[in-house]
Amino acid sequence: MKLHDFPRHPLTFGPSPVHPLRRLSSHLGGAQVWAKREDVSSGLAFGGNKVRKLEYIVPDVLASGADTLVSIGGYQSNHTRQVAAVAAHLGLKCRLVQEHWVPWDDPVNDKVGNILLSRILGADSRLDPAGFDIGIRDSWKNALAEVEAAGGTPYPIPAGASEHPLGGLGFANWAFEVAAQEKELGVFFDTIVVCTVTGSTHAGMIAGFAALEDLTGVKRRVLGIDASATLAKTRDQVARIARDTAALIELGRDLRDDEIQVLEGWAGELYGIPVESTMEAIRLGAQLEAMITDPVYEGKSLAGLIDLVSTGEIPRDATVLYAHLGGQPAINAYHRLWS
Ligand code: 1AC
Repeated sequence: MKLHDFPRHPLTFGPSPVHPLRRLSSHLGGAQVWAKREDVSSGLAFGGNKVRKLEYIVPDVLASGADTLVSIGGYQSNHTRQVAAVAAHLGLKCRLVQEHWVPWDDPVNDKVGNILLSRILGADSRLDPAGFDIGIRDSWKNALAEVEAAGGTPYPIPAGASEHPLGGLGFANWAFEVAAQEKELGVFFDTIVVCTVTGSTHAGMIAGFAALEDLTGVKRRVLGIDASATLAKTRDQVARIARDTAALIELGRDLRDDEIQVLEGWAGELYGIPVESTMEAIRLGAQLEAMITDPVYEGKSLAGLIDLVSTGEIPRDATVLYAHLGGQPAINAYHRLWS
């Protein structure tokens, strides 16, 4: 099936907004930097990038007859909060496994931000002591079995919706949305910068931009900034999901190595723990653009963008689109960084 033939259940307001970051661009003295804002793309519990992925998964949920969405993430998972929001929106139940992915000992880490929102949304959100891993987890399989044993009909959504067979479609379509917005705005983004951890946001973009390139003959760079700090796993997962998504939308060719770029250097030692460059990027985003980014995802990808422009790796004449994936609700759990 071609991308536009896949059923899509609307959960967003429409195309996410695109706007120039003029003060940040002039501060960097190099490329023209714009942002595309998944953080304000939906009215569902502060939105974020997973809502767009779930648009392609919900038709399968509804067809399956499931009554409970079952998903997994860290205590401060944006993904699980968005699954909880979509469950509430559809009138379904939601069971969430919240693993101890980040050794961040703030006493409210398991109480505020994303996890608080999930609980307000009515999800059955339970803590699990397991640490960070982007793979398929026993805790999640157990939650699925528990829902079934209690007489429910679970629908499995893995971490970040990344390992879901349809998980890459939302961001494959993002590429076509960008192309339409470029026409309207009279601009061309030769470089895309996106945070990558579980992989399907970045992988979907890779597949989508490859399809666009084959239609238009125009190349661009899609740069994933690793925030997992488990680089090899994220690289493998991005490449695999990008290839699976490309096959699903009938790209008709293998992806080239230059189309799959996961860059390291801004994740620090551990997923979820900010480093100096993260904090400086958060400061610049906030104080130059009033654009709030977080210590787990967007602060790290913005740090990557800033360095790549500053060092000339992204050339001065480039026009860059920074994918803001949402994730700000987690900042509540990191309050002491600014106290
Ligand atoms: C890791 C998937 C991820 C989240 O929010 O839980 N981005």
